[in-house]
Amino acid sequence: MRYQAREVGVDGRVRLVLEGALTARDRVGVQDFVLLENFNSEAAFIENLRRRFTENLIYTYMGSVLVSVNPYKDLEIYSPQHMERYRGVSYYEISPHIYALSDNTYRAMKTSRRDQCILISGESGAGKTEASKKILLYYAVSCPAHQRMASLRDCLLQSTPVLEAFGNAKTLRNDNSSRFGKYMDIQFDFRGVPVGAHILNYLLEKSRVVHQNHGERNYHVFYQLLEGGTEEQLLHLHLDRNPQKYLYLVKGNCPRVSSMNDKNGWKALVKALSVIGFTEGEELLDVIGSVLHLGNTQFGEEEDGQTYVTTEMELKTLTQLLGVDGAALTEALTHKKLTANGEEMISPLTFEQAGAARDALAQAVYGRTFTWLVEKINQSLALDGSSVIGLLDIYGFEVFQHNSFEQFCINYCSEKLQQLFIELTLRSEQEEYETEGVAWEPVQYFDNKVICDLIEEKHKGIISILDEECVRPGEACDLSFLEKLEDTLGGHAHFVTHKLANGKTRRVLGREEFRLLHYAGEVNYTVTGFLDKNNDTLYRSLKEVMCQSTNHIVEHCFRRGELVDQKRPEMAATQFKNSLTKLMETLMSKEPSYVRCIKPNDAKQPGRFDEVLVRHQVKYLGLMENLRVRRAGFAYRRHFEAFLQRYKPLCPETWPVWQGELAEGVSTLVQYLGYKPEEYKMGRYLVLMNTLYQRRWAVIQAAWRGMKARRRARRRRDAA
Ligand code: AOV
Ligand code: MG
Repeated sequence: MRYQAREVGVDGRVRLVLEGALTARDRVGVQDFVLLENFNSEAAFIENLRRRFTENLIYTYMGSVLVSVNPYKDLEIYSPQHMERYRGVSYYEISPHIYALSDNTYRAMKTSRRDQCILISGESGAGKTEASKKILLYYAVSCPAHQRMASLRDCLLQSTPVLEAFGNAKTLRNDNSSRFGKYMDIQFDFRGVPVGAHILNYLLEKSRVVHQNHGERNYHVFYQLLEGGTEEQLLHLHLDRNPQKYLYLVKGNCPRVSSMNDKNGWKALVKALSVIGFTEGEELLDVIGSVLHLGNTQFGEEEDGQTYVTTEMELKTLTQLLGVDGAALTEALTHKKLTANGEEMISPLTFEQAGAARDALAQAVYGRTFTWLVEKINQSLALDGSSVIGLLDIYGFEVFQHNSFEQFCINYCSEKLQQLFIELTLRSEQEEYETEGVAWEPVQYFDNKVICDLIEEKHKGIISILDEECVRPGEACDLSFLEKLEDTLGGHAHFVTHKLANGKTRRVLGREEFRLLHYAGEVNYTVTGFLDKNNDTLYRSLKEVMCQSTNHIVEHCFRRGELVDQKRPEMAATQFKNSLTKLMETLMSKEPSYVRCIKPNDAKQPGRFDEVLVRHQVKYLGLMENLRVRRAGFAYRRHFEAFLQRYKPLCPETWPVWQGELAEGVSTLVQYLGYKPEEYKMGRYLVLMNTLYQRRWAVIQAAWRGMKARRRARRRRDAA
């Protein structure tokens, strides 16, 4: 049997890759790593990626996992014609593509009626968000839709520019880095028509609102407004077009990014907000403006130590935009209310405390507005379907010169996702072979559970220790937290500090740092700010002022009930941990597909394939182990009954009814289909198809589809 694979390059030329036709394959590599001759060799693996990357073939399969390398340039492979080409075809009939994965997931949902999810992983800048956008586009454009669903489709697509404007920013790793996690459920009805969606957002990096590292920016929306807002809008907000005038925008000393067009970004945002049906546009502008004015609100110190606001004009604008009482806001920015023995006491804030209170307010206003935005988008998308495809695009592993609480949370999240991947592909796969009684040589892999435990274990994990330190009365501070960590985790193989290192580590650790040996590499975290960020408190008096706001968004974000509630809310890291646990449960309940994104270079440049960097990612993503399991394994498995039910029309002996034992029926069927003994295995309940012969499987599926089509045609003819 000869199998033909066509690959379409960016130039539009179609390359024919016949099995065994080595000349073509030599140049473009194999489109499925499972077919690599030297499948144990990491060098061969990377060489295959490199060859394909050079030919602009950025996608490669590894069984049903899609490996994607960021091209850092626009490829002409995402048009509606391309979508059309991938609709309804099997994986192996055409060049690998994100559309093929989207389409296969969609069909799996329709035929099996099981919820699906697509997990996209990879480090910061590897292309996760772009991949998720392509998938969303595929569903929005190519799924059947009804007239009245057209608006849903638009809302679905327009949610992206809104969330990116408010939740993405330029970092040193990525010009459009997601600073929040996003999980979207796309709801389909029983005919496979998308009918609704729901977004869950995870921990937005709030500290960026008030501070950026050198070379980084605040959230896109601020620059977009200053660049693209109309004269009237800016006049109303008392804003200047020059971002350098705002203290919250100057810290990174990077007002412009060459790869971004803020003016167009603003246009896209305005359009998206109107499509989604926002009626609070003006109030939203007021909130964004108020954050900038808050940043420029400065304090002075009287001789007696009293703190006062020196920027009267800013404060006036601020009170107008926030719709709050000026005197009350001034008071709340410079004093705090304490309750002792049931009595309220007012105590003045020091100069530093006032600055911190201001920054906390800016972060709270922005962070809560972001959550409000997600709620609004959800309202525009709300409608339950009968099955869902979940799409996870979350921040990727990142390392900077200085890493803080935010990187700790982001990298913890990355560990959890890797753990899920291991659980579902390496562990459960091998366990299934064991249960089925299939002869099997186990594949060893690094299980990062040990690092997840180090971070999240009850009482002993870093998060627990941090929480304890946050509520400990007395002298608790960031350094005492570090000491506690050393005391508790001293012997742990993945935890190092200055004291514990004894000069044994490569990079010297500062006295305020701890190092985690993550699955994806070493990261040094500076403890400064950990306690405050985890506490995430806002003075009660500021909350009180915000509750009185006449701006509906602010009023919605600061509820009076919060002031009455005596219970201390969970701390930031624990909240994050709990939301991740829930997310993992959701994902586990669905049938997963994977996109593993790889970053080809650190310079964000097209055409550059840095082998050292790629090798590192291939290693920590566990791609070689994954390949070994796949290669030696069985890519397809079906329960005897389901298999027989579906394919019995292909064999006269099993059609229309098989009377005997199920297993015997399956054997008869596969032998009739021409399978040789080495090509499949009969388990206890399952028939398993050897991965290496997956193309034969594709041919059988094609035969089955052809038969269905012929039957349909015959029925239509008969009816006519
Ligand atoms: P990320 O989501 O994985 O990083 P992005 O999806 O934002 O990374 O990709 C980073 C940049 O790479 C994009 O802004 C594009 O310029 C480019 N890029 C990625 N994929 C493609 C593609 N398929 N075609 C063309 N350009 C692409 V992070 O959110 O930082 O973890 O946290
Ligand atoms: Mg992203």
